[in-house]
Amino acid sequence: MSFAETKWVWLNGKFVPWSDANFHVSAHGLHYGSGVFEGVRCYETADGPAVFRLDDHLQRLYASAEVYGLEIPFTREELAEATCELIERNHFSSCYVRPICFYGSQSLGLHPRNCPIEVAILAWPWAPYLGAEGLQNGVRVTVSPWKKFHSQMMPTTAKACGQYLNSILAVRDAVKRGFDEALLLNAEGQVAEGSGENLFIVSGGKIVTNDDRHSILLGITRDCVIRIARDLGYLVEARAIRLHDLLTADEAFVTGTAAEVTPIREVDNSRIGDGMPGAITAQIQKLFFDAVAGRALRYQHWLTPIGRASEVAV
Ligand code: PPE
Repeated sequence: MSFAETKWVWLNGKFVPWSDANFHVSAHGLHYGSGVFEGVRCYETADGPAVFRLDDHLQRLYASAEVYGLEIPFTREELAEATCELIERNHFSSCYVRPICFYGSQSLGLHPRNCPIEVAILAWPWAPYLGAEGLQNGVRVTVSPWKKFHSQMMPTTAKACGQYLNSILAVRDAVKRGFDEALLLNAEGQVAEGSGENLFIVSGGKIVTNDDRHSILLGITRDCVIRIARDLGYLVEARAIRLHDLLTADEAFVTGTAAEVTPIREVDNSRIGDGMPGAITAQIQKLFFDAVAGRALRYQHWLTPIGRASEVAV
């Protein structure tokens, strides 16, 4: 990961140099995690860079913000435009984009009262989240001793800053024990999701993933994979995934904006299938990468091209 290549940050309506994108240590969001964010990827296509499912990510950002009473003082169109201009100004052909909105500095105490609402968008080049090797050969995951917080404790469908402490506990423990990623069970003991990804299994040619009844974030990549798999003619079912279902599955993979479509080859040292990425996983992964790169006509509506016109004119 390299922030070094980022020159500009979008901050409350203005483009500022990286070194000027600062907030005060008394910000409410820093003390209590009272903010919401998104993770979006921009990919290189034959027609220049394009942002993948930008509208859907922004829609989820506003939905998450509403849960915590954050009234974003910009429209979705403004944030969409800001995102595209930010990528252009930084001259990125592909990157990860992180819009964030949080309670700023005014007072402390849990109720955010009159704290200002701060909005920023960062972008930086981000390599495959679970490694290029993991993307190709699959990752080794562990079932975390930490449970995923229940959706009655905090809405798991909201992507909020403080909610990620649960994921941080799980992934730190997993990496310390030599694994690539953690899978968290929910309060019912079913498999919920990864620290930063959704889970899919393939059994007898059928694809299974869980949904918001099982304390997960409803991932946008998850939605892409469901559509892609159905378009390929597979049956996709949304239901609870028990640990036994995962351990006896023919194939398994995780999905996320950062992790993209990453095969799982082992769960707690027990192989999934033959310990190699499965054929159906590979087929879905290939079509996903075709879609993000604009090579699949059917999914071109998922892409927002970045205007190259101004650059050509210069
Ligand atoms: N579950 C969780 C808990 C999660 O954080 C993510 C995204 C997903 C599922 C998949 O959602 P989607 O990106 O819409 O397909 N995790 C983001 C943050 C990763 C990070 O380390 O930061 C991401 O993938 O961008």
